[in-house]
Amino acid sequence: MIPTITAFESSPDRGQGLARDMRVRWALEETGKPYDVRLVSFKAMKEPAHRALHPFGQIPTYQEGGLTLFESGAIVHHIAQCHAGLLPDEPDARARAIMWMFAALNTVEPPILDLQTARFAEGDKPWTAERLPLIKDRIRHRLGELAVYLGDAEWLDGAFSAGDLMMVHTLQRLKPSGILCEYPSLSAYVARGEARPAYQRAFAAQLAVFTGQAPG
Ligand code: GTB
Repeated sequence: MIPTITAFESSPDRGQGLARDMRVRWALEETGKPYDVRLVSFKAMKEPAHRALHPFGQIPTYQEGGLTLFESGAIVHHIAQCHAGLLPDEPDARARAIMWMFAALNTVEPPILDLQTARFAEGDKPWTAERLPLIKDRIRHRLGELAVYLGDAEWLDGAFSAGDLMMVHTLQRLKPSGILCEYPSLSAYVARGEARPAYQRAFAAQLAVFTGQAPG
C-alpha cells in the first residue's frame, strides 16, 4: 500500500524544504518507500475534511490503509519502525536513536520555534527587541551543548538514523538567522545530512511543488 502524505499547496518558504513534510519525505526516501503527496491549501487545512485527519489543521499527515497519523515525529517514527534504514536493529542502539528524535523535537527545536514566533508573529510587539537576544542565547546554549556532544563524529550515535534526520531538519530552520554558521561542526553535520541522496530526492520533490516543474 502506497502512503499518502500532505504538504503545503503553496510553499511559504518558496521550496527551501523547511516545512515539516520534508522530514516525512526524507524518511520515506531513506527507506525507499514510494509515496503520494496531496497538496493542501491554507483554507482547506482548517476545514472539517482535513481536521478529520489532523485535529490542529496542519500538515503533514500520513495515511496508509486504515492508519492516519499526524505529527512529523510520530510519522517518521512509524516509517522507521516499519522499514529498514532509519533505526538500528540492536535494541539499545535503537532506543538511543529514538531518544535523539525526541531530543531534536523536545530540547533543540523549542527555542528555535520561539525565534520564529518572536520574529514573524510577534515582530511588531514592544517587547520583541528585548526578547530576541534572550531567545538567541537559549538557542546558542543548546547548540553549544550539541556541538560538544557531537565532537568530530559524523552522526549522533554511530550510523545515520532517524535521530539525525530529525536533528538535521530542526537545525536547518536556523540557517536564515545566521546562528547555525557560528557552529562549524553543526553546519558540517547539517551539510552531511543534505548531501545524502535520499535528502536530495526529497528536496527536489518538495521544490517541484513550488517551481511547478517535475523533479529532474
Ligand atoms: N508538531 C507538528 C509536526 O511536527 O508535525 C507541527 C506541524 C506544523 O507546524 N505544521 C505547519 C503548518 O501546517 C507546517 S510546518 N502550518 C499551518 C498552520 O498551522 O496553519 C511549519 C513551517 C511552516 C512554514 C515554514 N516556512 O515557510 O519556512 C517552515 C515551517
